[in-house]
Amino acid sequence: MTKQTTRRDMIKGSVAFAGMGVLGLPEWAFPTLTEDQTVVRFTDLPDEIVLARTPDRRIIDIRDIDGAITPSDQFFTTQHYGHPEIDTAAYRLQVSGLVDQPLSLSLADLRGMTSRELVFGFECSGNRGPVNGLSGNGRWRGVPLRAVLERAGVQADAREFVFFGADRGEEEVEFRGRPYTVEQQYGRSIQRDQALSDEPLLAYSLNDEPLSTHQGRPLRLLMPGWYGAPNVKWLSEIHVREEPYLGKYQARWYRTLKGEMINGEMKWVETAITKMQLKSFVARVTRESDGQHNVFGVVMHDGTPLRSVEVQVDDGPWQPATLDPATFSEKYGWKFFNYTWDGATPGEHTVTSRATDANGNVQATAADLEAKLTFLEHSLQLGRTLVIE
Ligand SMILES: Nc1nc2c(c(=O)[nH]1)N[C@H]1C(S)=C(S)[C@@H](COP(=O)(O)O)O[C@H]1N2
Ligand SMILES: [Mo]
Repeated sequence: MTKQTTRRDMIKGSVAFAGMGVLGLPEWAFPTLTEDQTVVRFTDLPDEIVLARTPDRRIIDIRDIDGAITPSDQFFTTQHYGHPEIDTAAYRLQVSGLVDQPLSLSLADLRGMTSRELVFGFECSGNRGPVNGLSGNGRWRGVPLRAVLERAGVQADAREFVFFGADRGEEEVEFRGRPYTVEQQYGRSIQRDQALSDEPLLAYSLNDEPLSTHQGRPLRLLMPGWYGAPNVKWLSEIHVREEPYLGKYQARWYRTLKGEMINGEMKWVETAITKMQLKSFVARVTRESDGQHNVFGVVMHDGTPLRSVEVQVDDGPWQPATLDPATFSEKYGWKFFNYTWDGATPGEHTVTSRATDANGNVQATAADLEAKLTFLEHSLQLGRTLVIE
C-alpha cells in the first residue's frame, strides 16, 4: 500500500519548518507542497528511516528536505570518538610548530576578528544511496584560516598544516609487525597552498547560532567543496610542520584508489580524499493536484559551475530538469532540481538523475568507474524505484 503523506504530516512535530522563517529564506526556495500533493512512496527506501539515530549519530531523511538550508537541529552528525564537551569559556585554539609567533586564541579573540559567511553543503564520503542521509547544507560563519595563520606568521619551510580535534580514542597501530595501542586525537592535514588560500574557514556558527556540540562546538575547520572528513570539529590545535602527517584518518581512512597509466604502465595510486565528486540524487517524487508528478532532487559538488541535471524514467531518454535559482547562486551550497514527469503510467518505475558540470564531467555510472579503475562508488548515478498507483 502506498503511504500518502500530506504536507501537514511532513511538517507536523517539526520545529524545523517554523525555524525556517527565522533564517529569512525566500518563500520560493521551498518545494511548494500543498494539501492535494502527495509524496509517492519509494520502494527502495523504508517508510521510516530510524537507522543510526543515536545521540552522537544523526542522518537526514532526504524526502523531508524542506528548504535550501538544513536546520541546525537536523544537520547530520558522524564522528569516530563521540562528542567531546568543551568549556567554551576556557577554550583556546593553539597554533604551534613552524610559526613566528605561536598563538593561543580564545573564542572572544576569534569572534573579534573579521568574519565571513559561507553557505556550504557537504556529505560524508561514506554517504550513499538509497538513504543518502549523511548530507546537509549550512550557513556557516567564522574567521578565514589565512587570517589566523598570518597572525601567527607561517615560516618558509612550512609545508603541512595539521588540524587536531579535541576528541580522542585508542587506536591500534602496527609498527614493525607488532600492534601497539596508542591514544590519538582526530587529525587531518592540508598543504601550504590550500591552507593559505582564501577558502578554508574556522567556523564558530551554523545558521546564525553558535555551533552545537554535534557540529563541533566551539570551532571547526571547513574546506569548501571538500568531503566531510577534513572539516575537523572541536578544533583544538593547528600544527604547522614540514613532513607529511600520516595519522590514521589522513593516511589509512578516507582514501581513493585509482588505476592510472603512468609511463605506459598501470600504477595504483592512493590519495587522501579532498574535493567532492559530482553527484545528484532523487530525493522526493510528488503527485500534483493535476495528476502530473514532480521529481525533486539534490546535487552535491565541489563548486565547479554546473551545466545541467537530467532525469531519466525507466529506459527512456534523458530529459532536462529545472535548476532551482535560489540554490544555484551559492557556489559551495548543495543545489536543487525539479522535473515534471508527464503521463506517469501505473506500475513500477525507476527514476534516475545525472549531473554534468561546466567542464563536461558527467556524474559517473558503475561502468565508467570500472573503465577508469576507480574505487569511489558512492557518487554514482542511482536509479530510484517507486510505484505509481
Ligand atoms: N574532530 C573530528 N572532526 C570530524 C570527525 C571526527 O571524527 N572528529 N569526523 C569527520 C567526518 S568523517 C565527517 S563526515 C564530518 C561530519 O560533520 P558533521 O557531524 O558536522 O555533519 O566531520 C568530520 N570531522
Ligand atoms: Mo565522513
